[in-house]
Amino acid sequence: MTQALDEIKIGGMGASRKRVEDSRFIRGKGNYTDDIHLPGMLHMEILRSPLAHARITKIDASRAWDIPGVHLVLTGDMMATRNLAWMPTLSYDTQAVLATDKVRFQGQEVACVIADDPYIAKDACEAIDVEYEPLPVVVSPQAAAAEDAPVIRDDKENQDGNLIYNWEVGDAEGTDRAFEEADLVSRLQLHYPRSHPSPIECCGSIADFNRSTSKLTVYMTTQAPHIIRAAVALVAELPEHMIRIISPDIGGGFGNKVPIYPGYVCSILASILLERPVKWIEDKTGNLISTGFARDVYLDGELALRRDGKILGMRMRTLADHGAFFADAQPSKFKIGLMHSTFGCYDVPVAHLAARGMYTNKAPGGVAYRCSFRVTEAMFFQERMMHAAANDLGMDQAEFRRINLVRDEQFPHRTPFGFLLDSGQYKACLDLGLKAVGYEDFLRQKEEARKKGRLLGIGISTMSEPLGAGNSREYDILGIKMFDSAELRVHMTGKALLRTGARGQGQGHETTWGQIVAHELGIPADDVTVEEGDTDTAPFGMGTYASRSTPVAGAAIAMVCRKVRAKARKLAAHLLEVSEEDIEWELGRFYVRSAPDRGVTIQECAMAAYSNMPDGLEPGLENNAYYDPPNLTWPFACYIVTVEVDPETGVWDVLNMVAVDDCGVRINPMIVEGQIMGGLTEAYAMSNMQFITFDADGNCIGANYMDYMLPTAWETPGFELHGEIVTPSPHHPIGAKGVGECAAVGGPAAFVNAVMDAIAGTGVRNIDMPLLPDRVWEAITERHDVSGAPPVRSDG
Ligand code: MCN
Ligand code: CUM
Repeated sequence: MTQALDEIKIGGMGASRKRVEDSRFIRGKGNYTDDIHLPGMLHMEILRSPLAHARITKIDASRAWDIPGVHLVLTGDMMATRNLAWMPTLSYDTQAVLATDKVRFQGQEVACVIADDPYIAKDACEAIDVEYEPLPVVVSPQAAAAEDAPVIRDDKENQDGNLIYNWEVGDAEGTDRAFEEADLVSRLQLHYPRSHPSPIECCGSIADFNRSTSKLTVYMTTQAPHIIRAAVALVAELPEHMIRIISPDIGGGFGNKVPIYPGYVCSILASILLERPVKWIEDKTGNLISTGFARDVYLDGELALRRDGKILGMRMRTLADHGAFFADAQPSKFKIGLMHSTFGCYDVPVAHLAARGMYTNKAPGGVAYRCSFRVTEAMFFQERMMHAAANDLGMDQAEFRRINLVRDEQFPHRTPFGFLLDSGQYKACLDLGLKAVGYEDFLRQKEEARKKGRLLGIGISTMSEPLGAGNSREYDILGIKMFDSAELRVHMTGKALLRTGARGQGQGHETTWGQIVAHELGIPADDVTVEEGDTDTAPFGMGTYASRSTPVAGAAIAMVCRKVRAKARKLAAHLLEVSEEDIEWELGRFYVRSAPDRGVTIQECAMAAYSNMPDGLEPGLENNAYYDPPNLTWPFACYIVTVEVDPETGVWDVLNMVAVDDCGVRINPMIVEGQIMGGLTEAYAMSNMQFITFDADGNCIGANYMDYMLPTAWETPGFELHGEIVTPSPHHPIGAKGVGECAAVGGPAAFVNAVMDAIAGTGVRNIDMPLLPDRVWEAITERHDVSGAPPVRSDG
């Protein structure tokens, strides 16, 4: 007789299983793009524009061609002969691969050199003579909207200004009525600054075109290999089955590795022309100056309030700076991503959002950096607005939220913008957070400290985030529907191979996906190999971003396991010589209902699938599943921070931070906590120290790790995490909700609100992030709001 298995012991759901991938990562045995060396491989470097806006009058590459070891110099004109000077973006725009007519941002790709080694290639880049005729530069969307602003995208027909879109959603008239009925209107304006995901590993690719087989293999740092394969097939007009995209280990993505970059395209063309492998590895400055900028949006909104604290309506306007090319990935239908998920967790009867997007002379921006398509900006504004509104009402911060949070019995709750929030225990999370931080006690301490001239403050941020795009009715990228997939092969001895269409970049998929298999089939997680990222082997999927892997690919894994279990049941019936209807399942084992002692393990069924199958049953034990989720998942989080601000210097220290995350059922609690700590660290960095901006000439200021600080364990405060509250997703097969981005999304407002609370009484409504000491000091001493909007003051 076999025993029922202990799920935790086999590494199933809820086990804090150690990350299996770390065994190679911490030994330096990872296999990143730059670790790959192919025979005969050449190296590519990119020449970038020093100017933000200029006409190119001449490019002379003859000196570069003459350097020994140089194999190819690519310029925009050469790309144009192959129709590759421009490429489509993931937002239905076009982007220059190599500039032909103009450069439109500092750091734009102008030419590439392919040489025997990267040093020769770099030297040869410097030997290319480019003549520029400078043009007026635009570094803010307000300036871009001015009547006399230079037209940045004069390459586009019918583009007579710099407007990209003018989009609105919600009920404008109903919202106007709500404001007429309000006792009080609270207003806030702020800028969510440009930020950069800056993963430790920069972007890169190795293209390997083999003329004899006509096969193009590209190793590259992409979070979405199948989308890249589709794009290469459509743009380069190569047959899809002759393209193989491999995402090897990725050293952090954070959204930086979703878009398609010119470097990828140039390495591919170079390999086709030279018939040799061509490697491009971006340097840190190149990464920080030209790829994957996020945010950079001006947010302006109002809340219509009743005297007792009830929100009657919400109005919001956004003005986004997308840089020179509208290149971020987002669902086709929504021009500013899921910005309209703002205020979702509050019971707001009516709302309206108007969004405008502009071209400027900056690198393409607006990618989702650890944020499900602009949700970070949405939730930041929401929680900063909530903070300001509670103060305007003279109400307690926690009480104001408690009055307005969606109540448990209101689920499913439809927001005024049409999202369906399906589950949650918002108040319970808030109350747990308040208890953990010692709310009442801290308020008393704060008053005491005030009397002695010390500035203590507390900041709350509560939010529910839409994670897991999509459902295919509403979510697609360039028309490709946002579902995902899994394929499971159980070998003869009961070991298994699992592949998905996701592509992790450090999130621990190799660990957690095995846990889902253990949960569904009773095959120990250690017996499951997980593979992602190779389009020749993985089933088609949309990749990993928007914390969609658990909600979508994770669901597909559960579903494929259930298909495999259904077949195993037939094998069990055959082995036990009973009919299928008489069979019961418990973790890892089928048994006869009337005689529970008679059973067979999943491993015995696997053996039978190859050695003893019944007549008429196909051999083998494998299957696949494509999963199209009925809805997004809606995790909830409550973050509370306490700080002390030094009034003499503006320096602020975190005293305590409490995080309550309800992400549904946790597959691996330790990995979930790691995700939350990482997100809170990024939130702290964005709010406290990370500064990357532009001067009036469009020079990128701060594209280095002195100005754009990455906090280490030394700078990062401690966090107290709570995962006691679990509201399973009602539609996800294992009840899990996404979590990978929550803390980076909800965290920043908690820090800023805490500092604003500490300086309450100065009349200051807002200081833009990052809350650098000089900004906080200026707010305290000058008693006015401090904007961080570019261009930065050029006083030196
Ligand atoms: N998980 C779990 N239980 C849940 C939810 C998630 O155990 N209820 C686990 C998952 O199995 C997975 C991890 O937590 O191992 C994150 O899962 P999920 O929320 O599904 O997010 P994704 O796997 O889709 O990861 C994407 C998300 C995004 S969009 C960014 S940006 C980000 C983030 O993950 N980039 C990261 N976290 C990152 N962490 C690392 N180390 N590196 C990055 O680049
Ligand atoms: Cu939203 S950054 Mo992540 O989606 O790769």
